[in-house]
Amino acid sequence: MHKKQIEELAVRISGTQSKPADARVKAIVDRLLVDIFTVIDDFDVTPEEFWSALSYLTELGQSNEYALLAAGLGIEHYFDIRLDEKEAAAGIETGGTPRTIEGPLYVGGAPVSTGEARLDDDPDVGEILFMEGQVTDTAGRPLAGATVEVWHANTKGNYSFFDKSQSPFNLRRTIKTDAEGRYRFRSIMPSGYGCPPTGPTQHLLDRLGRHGQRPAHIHFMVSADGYRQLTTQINIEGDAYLHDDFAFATRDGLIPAVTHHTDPSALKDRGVNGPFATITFDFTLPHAVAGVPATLIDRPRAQVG
Ligand code: MBD
Ligand code: FE
Repeated sequence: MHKKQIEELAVRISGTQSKPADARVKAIVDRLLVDIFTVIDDFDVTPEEFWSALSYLTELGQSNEYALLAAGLGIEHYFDIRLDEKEAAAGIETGGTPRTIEGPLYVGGAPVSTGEARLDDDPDVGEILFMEGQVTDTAGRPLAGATVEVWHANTKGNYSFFDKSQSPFNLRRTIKTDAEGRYRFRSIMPSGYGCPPTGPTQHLLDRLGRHGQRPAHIHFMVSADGYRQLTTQINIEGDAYLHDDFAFATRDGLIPAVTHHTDPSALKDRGVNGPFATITFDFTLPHAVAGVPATLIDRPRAQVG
């Protein structure tokens, strides 16, 4: 089919308007139609392929994996790059901690504490982890009372709430920074996440010749009044997938050193009876500026309590 015929058909379809439209939705859907027709034409997509794609999307929704696929196709990362660009164009202070994707597994309503928290409610076999740091502005001034939300997977790479075998908020907490802007927590070292092996996201990744693995990582949302909210993650160095993340979320500046401690006296000092790891990581927030797109994305999220 000629491009002109495709456009004529798309115009005819979009022209069947008899009442006021949402101009933005209409413009985007009209454009998508042309793009879909063009893809069908360029690749001579068969009706069988088309209807199987629709069934795929139905299954993707029924499995609640749309957001997982968006991460896996790099679309969520693409929005990060766009926001970085918009911030640079708006002259936002440089030197802030790099953002990276939220992913589909955040849950709101985690227990709140000040200064410190213990994240692991459930018994697990993981190495004990102590992580701490300071939240500051770009001049290094500590931000007391900042909010540090943290969530991560267990040693099987599974997240509480989505994995009903875990306690409701296992490995999820909200920590308010102390008077010096510091947070600290005890937890367990997470393992990397892998897409559900029989789910629709992994099925498509298989067809694309791709794996669906993430390196071990810990998610954060950091916010303080008057500063730009930060959504980010740290990655655990040494992980085989560190620079081969199926969700493209690893970024420079987000791979802190991990120190492993096995010395009996170190264990005694920490009051633990097994080896532990320590990570120090500071979060730096630029000042908020009016008129720049928000960093905290308004999207559907699980909220408990
Ligand atoms: C995760 O844990 C995650 O962080 C992302 C982005 C996608 C799937 C699982
Ligand atoms: Fe994750």
